[in-house]
Amino acid sequence: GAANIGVVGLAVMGANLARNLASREGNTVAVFNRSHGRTEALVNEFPEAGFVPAATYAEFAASLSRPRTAILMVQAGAATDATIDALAEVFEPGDIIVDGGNAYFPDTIRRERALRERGFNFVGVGISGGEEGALNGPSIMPGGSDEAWTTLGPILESIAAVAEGEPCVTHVGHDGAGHFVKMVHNGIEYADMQLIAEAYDLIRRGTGKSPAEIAEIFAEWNTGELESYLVEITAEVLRQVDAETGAPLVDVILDQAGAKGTGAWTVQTALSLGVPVSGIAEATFARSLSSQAAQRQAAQALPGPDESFTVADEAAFIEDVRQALYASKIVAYSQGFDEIRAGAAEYNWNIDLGAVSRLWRAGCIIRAQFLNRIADAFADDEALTLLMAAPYFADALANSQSAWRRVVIAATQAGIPSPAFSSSLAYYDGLRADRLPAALVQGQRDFFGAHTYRRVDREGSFHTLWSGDRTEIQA
Ligand code: NBP
Repeated sequence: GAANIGVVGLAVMGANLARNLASREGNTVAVFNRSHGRTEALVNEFPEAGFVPAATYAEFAASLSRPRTAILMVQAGAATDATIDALAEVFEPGDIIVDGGNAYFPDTIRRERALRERGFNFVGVGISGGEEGALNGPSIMPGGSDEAWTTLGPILESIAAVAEGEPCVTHVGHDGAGHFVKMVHNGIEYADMQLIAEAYDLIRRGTGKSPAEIAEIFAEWNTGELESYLVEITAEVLRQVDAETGAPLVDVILDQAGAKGTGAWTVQTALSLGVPVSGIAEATFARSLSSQAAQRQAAQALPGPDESFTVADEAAFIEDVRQALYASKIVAYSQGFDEIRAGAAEYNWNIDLGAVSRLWRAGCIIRAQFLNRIADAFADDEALTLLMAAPYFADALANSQSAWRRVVIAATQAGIPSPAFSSSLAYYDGLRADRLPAALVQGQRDFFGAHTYRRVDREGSFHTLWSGDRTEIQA
């Protein structure tokens, strides 16, 4: 075959990725889609790409040089399994099957194992950046074997986004590691979006400013330490006026947030790993709450605070909100990196957290200036236990914690929900507490379930004879 790389699945993501690949020196791209119409449309629309179209899986296999390398961009789930099965029929041992869809990482682990037994290299690759990223340079998080990386690495490096001269792609770890890291990326994205939304809501309800005015505030924030893609597009969305009604678009959009499940996966996985990603969880639940139309209707009659919400010093309040947003954002990333560290330990992945922070600096949805600071923190201390305690972030939190508290107090008194702001602050206070009431919880557990407890002053497990003479025994 003449093509060095193939793409299967030519909906918006696959078509754009195929065009990106074709635009790079040295690539000849074979393309295949289940319904051939999409293949024909792509090849006809972009003759300059020099695509090698295939009408069947067998033709697709014949058009590729060895080891055959094919990137799947089909719907996650059953469609991915069906496509893998079809390719395994026509491919040979040593060939590389890459899943670039949003697969759930346990599926990737399962597929990798099954295909390895048959001699294939299977690589699960997290790709972030949406349609635009797929075309012009996404952030790429590949898992899979070292052997597959030898062939695939240079190809992915050629199409990835570039940050400070480095391609935004790293072989993050074996089997499902890439899809795991992509999952956590999306969880952080949920938190980031919710925090921005809470900041907007507080400013709007606290100052009465219009969405267009608040857009200017976000545009201003985007020139400082909050500089990021999500803050930038927030200004764009808030500026948008609805053509039909003349109202701010944000006021005519139904306030029920959708989700495709990656946030829920991040939280479910964190629960299994015992990692408190409370900011990400609150962001995910905030979307669920917004979509509970019946419950929201039923709650309409419940009272809020008596006094109305007034802000004495608007500029000071807006600056407080900015600082609360920054502090909460530090917590969200700290929690996300904690989950990656825990996942790596659980699944035996050797993940370089600094490399992960670097590959998120461009191409992906959470790209931000801030990621350079995270990269610096891991460069200074590879074995960093807690991102938010790294000197740079500890300083930032010390500077912003008073503002953060004022904002959470104001929101609480005003009856404005700020679950991500307040849960992030509770996490911060929880971790830094000298003593936690977890001691009392242990006492309760021992009382009703004889679950035992440890003591601060000596080794061992202990139980108090609660229903007897209440003496303590060593368990
Ligand atoms: P879709 O997720 O809408 O999937 C459509 C593609 O899957 C079509 O090519 C379709 O073929 C193919 N397909 C289906 Br459905 N069932 C199939 C089967 N049984 N056998 C073979 N092909 C089958 O496309 P998309 O929105 O371009 O997304 C592709 C992947 O990228 C997904 O996993 C998605 O989650 C992920 N994604 C990522 C981002 C991002 O920002 N990274 C954004 C959007 C999507 P057909 O034309 O014959 O129906």
